[in-house]
Amino acid sequence: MTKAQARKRIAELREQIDYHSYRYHVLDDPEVADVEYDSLVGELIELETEHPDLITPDSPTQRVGAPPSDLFAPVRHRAPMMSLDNCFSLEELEAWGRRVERGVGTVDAYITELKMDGVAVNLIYEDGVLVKGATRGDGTQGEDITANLKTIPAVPLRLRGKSPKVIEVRGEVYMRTDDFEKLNIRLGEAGTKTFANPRNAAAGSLRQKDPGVTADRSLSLVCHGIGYVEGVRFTSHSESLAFLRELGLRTNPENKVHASLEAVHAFCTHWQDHRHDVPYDIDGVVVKVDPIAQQEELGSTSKAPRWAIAYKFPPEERTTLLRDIFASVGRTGVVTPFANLETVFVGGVNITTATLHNEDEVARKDVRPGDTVVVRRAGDVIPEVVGPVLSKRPKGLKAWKMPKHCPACNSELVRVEGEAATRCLNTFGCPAQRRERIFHFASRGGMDIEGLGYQTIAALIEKGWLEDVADIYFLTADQLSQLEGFGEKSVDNLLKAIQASRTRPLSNVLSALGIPHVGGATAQALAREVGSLDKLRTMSARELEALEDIGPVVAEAIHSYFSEPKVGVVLDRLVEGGLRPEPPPAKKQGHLTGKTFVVTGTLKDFSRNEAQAAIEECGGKVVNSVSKKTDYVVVGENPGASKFDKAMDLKTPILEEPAFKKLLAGP
Ligand code: I6G
Repeated sequence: MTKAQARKRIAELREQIDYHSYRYHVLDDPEVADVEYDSLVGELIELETEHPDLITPDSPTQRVGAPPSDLFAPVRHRAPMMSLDNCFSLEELEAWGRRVERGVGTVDAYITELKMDGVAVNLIYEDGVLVKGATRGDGTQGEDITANLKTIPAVPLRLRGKSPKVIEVRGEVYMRTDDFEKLNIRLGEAGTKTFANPRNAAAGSLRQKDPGVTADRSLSLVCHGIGYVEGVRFTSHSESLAFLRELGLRTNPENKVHASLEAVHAFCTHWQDHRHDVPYDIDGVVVKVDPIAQQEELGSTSKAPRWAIAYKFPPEERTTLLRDIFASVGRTGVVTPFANLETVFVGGVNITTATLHNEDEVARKDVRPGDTVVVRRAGDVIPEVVGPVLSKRPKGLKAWKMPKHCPACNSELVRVEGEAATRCLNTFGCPAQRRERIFHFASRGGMDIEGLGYQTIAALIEKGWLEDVADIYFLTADQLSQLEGFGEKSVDNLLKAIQASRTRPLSNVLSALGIPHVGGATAQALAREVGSLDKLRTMSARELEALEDIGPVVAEAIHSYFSEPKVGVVLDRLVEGGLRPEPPPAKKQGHLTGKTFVVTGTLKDFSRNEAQAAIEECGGKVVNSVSKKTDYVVVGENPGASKFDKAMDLKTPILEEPAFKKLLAGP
C-alpha cells in the first residue's frame, strides 16, 4: 500500500469507527457486531503502526496515550460551574415553583433531567476537537483530567457535524451499577480496596495517574448543559440539549419537557419509585425552567441558578436481619460496634455491615442481635441502621454489651467517664491498631504507596515482616515475592512505590503518622511553620502553641506523641530506612513578609489557590483559622460565618476584594 492509499484508508477507518462508536455509546443503538467493530480498530492500529507519522491526536486509537505531564494541573473554567440548590420534598419543589412564577409570571415550559450520581466534568472543544477536560473543582477552577476523559468511549475526541469554534460542555461522568459491581469483585480479588458506591468508583477512576487504569474502568458520560459557546444562541434549554446530541454528545434519553409544575411532580414521583429501573445511580431529578429568556430573567445567586433546582429523593429504607454486632478496633484504639447484616440491597448497593458508632448508640437504638432492623442509605452517605422492628423481635433477645476485652489483643477495654468512646489502650501491642496505623500511613493523602493495600499489609503482618510503619522501608524483593499473587512485576512496582514515598512532602509524612489531632490541614501548618521532622521532635508544647493554626490541645497532643519513646524508635528507624521528607518550599520575601491572612468566601477574580499563591508571592502566608495572630481576613461572597464573626470579635482588619488587590499591588 502506498502512503497515499494508507492515508485514504486510515481516514475511512476513522470515520467508520467514530460512527459506530457514536451509534453504540451515544445513541445506544449499535449497527454492527462487536467483532466487526474490533476488526476495523485492528486494521487502523496496524496501518498506524506502519505509518506512525499519520497518527493524529483525535484518532480513535489515541484514547490511551503516554501519561501526560499536565494531568491534574489547574484549569480555569470560562464560565463558572455552578452548583444547584436542593429541595427535599414536593412541598419545597412547589415553593420553588411559586418563587419562579413570582419572578417571571407563567413559566412556558419546564425540563426535567435525572440527577446522575457521578462526577461533574467540563469538556472544552475547539474547532470540534477535544482540547481539554477538567473536574468541577471549586466551580471556578478544576483539575486537568483530559487524558483520563479521552479514554471514555462516550467522550467524542472530535465532534460531529458543524461544531462551534469553542464550546464548553458540562456533563457527568458515571459508572453503571453492574460495571461497579464487576469492578469491585475484580479489586477485591486483587486484594485492593473496593469502592463504596459507583460515584466514588467513577471519581477514583478519573483520579488515576495512569490513563490506562481509567480506560479499564467502564465509565460513561451524559451531558446536561453548555457552559460557554461561541456564535450560537438557543431559545430553550431543551434546544441546547438537542444541539449537543447533534454534535455527537450523549444526553439522557429520559429528559422530558413539561407544560406545568404538576407534570413535573408526576415525573419526580415516578422516578422516585422507579429509580432502580435505570442501570445507573440517580439521587434525584433536576428541574429547570426551559426558555432561556425566562432563565435570564431569573438569573443566579453567586452559587446556583435561580431557574433550576435539584429535587432529592428521600433516603431509601429496607428491613433486614441483624445477625450480630461485632466490635472493631480502629487506628487510635477506639472500639466501634458494627452491625453484621443479612445482605440487603438499599440505595443502589448491597449492604452487609453498618457502623453503630458506639456503645451508647447501640443502647439508644436498642438494636439487638437477632432483630429485624430498618436500614437506610441516602446518596453516597454511609448506610445507617435506623432501629429495630419491635413487632418482629423474637422473644428473649438479649441487649448487646460492649466486650470487656479487646477483640484483637484481649487487653482490658476502657471507657473514660463522660466520653462516648471505648478504647483499647494497648497502643503499640494491639495488632488491630498496628494494622490500621500502617494502612493509614500508606494511604492516599499520607505516604500514598500504591499497591500497599489492606490485604497486602495483612499478609505482611501475618508473615511477621511488618510490625510498624518503619518496617515498610526494610521490605525486600525476596519477601514480597513470597506473597500470594505477587509476581516479578508487582514486586517491582511495590518497591518503586515505596521508594517514591521516601521523599514525600513533610506535610504528607506528618499526616501519615497519625499523630492525635493532626489531620491534613494541621499537618500542612506544622510543615510550613516548623520545616523539619527533627525540629518538630524537640519542640515543647509551649513552643508548638505559639505556632500559627495550632491551639493548646493540639500542641499538647503533638508534644505528648513525640515524647513517647516507642515513637522515637519508629521515627529513628524511618530515617534509617531512607525516609527523607521534602521540606516545604522556601518562603518568598516581599512587602507582605510576616503578615498572616485568612481567606473566606468566593472571590471574583481569584480561586482559593490563586489568592493563596498571590499572598505567598508577596511574602505573606495563608492560614485556616482566624486568631489573634491573623493580620487580615480577605472576604469574598458568602464568607464562612464563624471566620467572619471571629474577625469582627478580634477586630481583625477585613479586606474585600478591591482592598485586597490594592494590598497585593504593594505600597
Ligand atoms: O450538577 C448538575 C447536574 C445536573 C447541574 C445540572 C444538571 O442538570 C441535569 N444543571 C445545572 C444547571 C447545574 N448543575 C448548574
